Amino acid sequence: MPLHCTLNKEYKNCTFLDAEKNPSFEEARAVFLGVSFDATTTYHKGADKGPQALLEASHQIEFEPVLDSAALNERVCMHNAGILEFPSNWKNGMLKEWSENEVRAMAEGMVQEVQKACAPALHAKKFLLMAGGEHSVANGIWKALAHLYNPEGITLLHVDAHLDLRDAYWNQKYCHGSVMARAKEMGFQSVHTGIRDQIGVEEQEQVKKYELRERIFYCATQPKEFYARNARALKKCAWMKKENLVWNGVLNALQMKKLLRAVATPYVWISLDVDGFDSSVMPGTGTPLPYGMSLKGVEDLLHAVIVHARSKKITVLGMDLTELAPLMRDPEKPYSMSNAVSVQSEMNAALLAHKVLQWMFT
Ligand SMILES: [Mn+2]
Repeated sequence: MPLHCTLNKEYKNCTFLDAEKNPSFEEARAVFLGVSFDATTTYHKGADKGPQALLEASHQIEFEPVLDSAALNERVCMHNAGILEFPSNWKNGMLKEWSENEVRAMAEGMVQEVQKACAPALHAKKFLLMAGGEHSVANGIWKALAHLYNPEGITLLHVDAHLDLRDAYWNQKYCHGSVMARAKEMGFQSVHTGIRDQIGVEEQEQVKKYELRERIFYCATQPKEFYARNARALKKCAWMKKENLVWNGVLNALQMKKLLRAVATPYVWISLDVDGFDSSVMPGTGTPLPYGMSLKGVEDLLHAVIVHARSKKITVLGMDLTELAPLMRDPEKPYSMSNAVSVQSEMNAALLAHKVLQWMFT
């Protein structure tokens, strides 16, 4: 199956912040790139519709106390590089069965294309906002970053329900469940929060190998009393540290301090799999799970990291926002519950990206 990928530069003629015109790459301080790719996700499909949904939702955001959207637009001057479109194994509500080899070829080709597409922005040191697509699209960023910098000088701020440290998932190396394994073997530094889904034996070994226990801020999924009763077992736990348990989706002051101390490289990249959020704020994703980060919790964290970076002369290179999978809307029933639920996910994701740009450029 040949990889057929196109760069759609005129998706509804729109820009992320609904600027009247798309500024040229040269004059821009930031770049938007969408990657419409969903081939290896295993549960709720639709991550290939993420970039479009994010662009459209971003036009509805107006409230801001410091800068309105028009003023922010002028300040950020964001070039829309377009949306890389790949064939999806999900069409018209039906899953097309692809063979293992077909998925592999598709994913490998995608990684190369993403690397090529994001290289100019990274090379020109423009803030890159990349909208996925499934989380595996970040593999293209890792490659582009490693081409320009020493990965050991870059900390990945990873927000996700899953550690994504399995060497392969369903025999696929470039897969949404293995994206951090690829990053770690390339030498990137990392901190992780939002994590709460099962961490199997293989991932526990990886946590030990890369000495990540202090760098994982695991979301509590049990009552406090439960953790107290099982304190002895927790002490031996390979990945969970009692002091690092995140309650109610917000890091406490000590945890925030600890996380910021761990961000000590010249560069930072934010990798945000939206299933890191609690499913009540982000139902439109491949594997929505409860007990996750609150919108406020992630906002506080990203704001703190951006401010910390500025004070320490650390460069925040960009952010990937992946696994946004808008729920299928029914155009026949515009006021249905499912339409309302879906829109909430896109709005929250767009709002967060909007705020990150604001903090980066004001
Ligand atoms: Mn992920």
